[in-house]
Amino acid sequence: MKMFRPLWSALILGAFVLSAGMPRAEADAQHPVVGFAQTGAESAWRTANTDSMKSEAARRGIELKFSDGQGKQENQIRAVRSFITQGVDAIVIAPLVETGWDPVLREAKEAKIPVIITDRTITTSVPDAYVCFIGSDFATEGKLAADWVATHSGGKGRIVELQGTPGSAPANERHRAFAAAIAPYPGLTVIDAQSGDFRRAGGKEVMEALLKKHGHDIDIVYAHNDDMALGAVQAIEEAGLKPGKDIMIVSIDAIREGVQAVVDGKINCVVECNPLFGPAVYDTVAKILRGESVPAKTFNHDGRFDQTNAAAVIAQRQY
Ligand code: GZL
Repeated sequence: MKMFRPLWSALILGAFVLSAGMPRAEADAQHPVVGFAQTGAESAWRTANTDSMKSEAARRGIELKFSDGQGKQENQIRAVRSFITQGVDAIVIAPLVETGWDPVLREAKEAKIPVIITDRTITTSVPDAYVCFIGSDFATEGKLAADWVATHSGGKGRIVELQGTPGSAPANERHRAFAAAIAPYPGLTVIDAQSGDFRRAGGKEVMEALLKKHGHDIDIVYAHNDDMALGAVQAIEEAGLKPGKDIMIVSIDAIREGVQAVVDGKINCVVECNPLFGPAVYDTVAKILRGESVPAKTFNHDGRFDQTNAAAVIAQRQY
């Protein structure tokens, strides 16, 4: 037995440490408990984003506590407070609007729970309020849409803008970047803009109102997302006009139905805004929980589709 003494003592010591209770078990970086506060279910893009977060969590064996904000920031804030109380390992927020997050981010910071902001950016005065942002670059999207319009309109046209949720980063940045990119073309003017709240019904209602107000003086529709653009297509057809021909339509998201509308000639161009970042989010959570550094901002790669390339990609569209 003599020769086994070191081994036995090591085993006994090990058993003692375990039985005495390890310090609060470090979160299992590969299988954390994650709280996700989603904006709501306003669009096909959002559905795809939720599916990506849920299906990837299930595939990795991650416990995902999911909250549907139903389009209200107060619901999201309530969900984050609940995640803090439950002591999740990480919190992910897709913030409905840019502001109003300081108090709850301060509480998460005090609870030492890392926060990742996905999809939409926020402004906050809380230092180090969140670890990083993962999503798309809305300013680039707005510029890509504007550049396509400028090129294919000969720099002339009366534009109506179907805007996203007021106060949201995508609505703010897609508006600002589009306006800046058409500024060098005095022949391109935005004659009217209204919010359809990123919803298909909203896009239809707004387009009906704009057609009533401006009649045939509308040359171009710039929609902040495909759902509103598809609603506008319906309104234009019901007004007896040909979408994509009588009125040029440019939109953002590149959901499958939006790309199909490009193939069908009803929408002229869609700029991609990829929602499938569940894998990137959970890879980032794992790195954070392992104490590794992560980039402050990670932008998805976004393409642009029109009649020259939409048919070639439609079969591969994943959302
Ligand atoms: C963009 C996302 C926007 C989409 C809309 O990242 O926040 O919200 O463009 C969605 O379709 O409703």
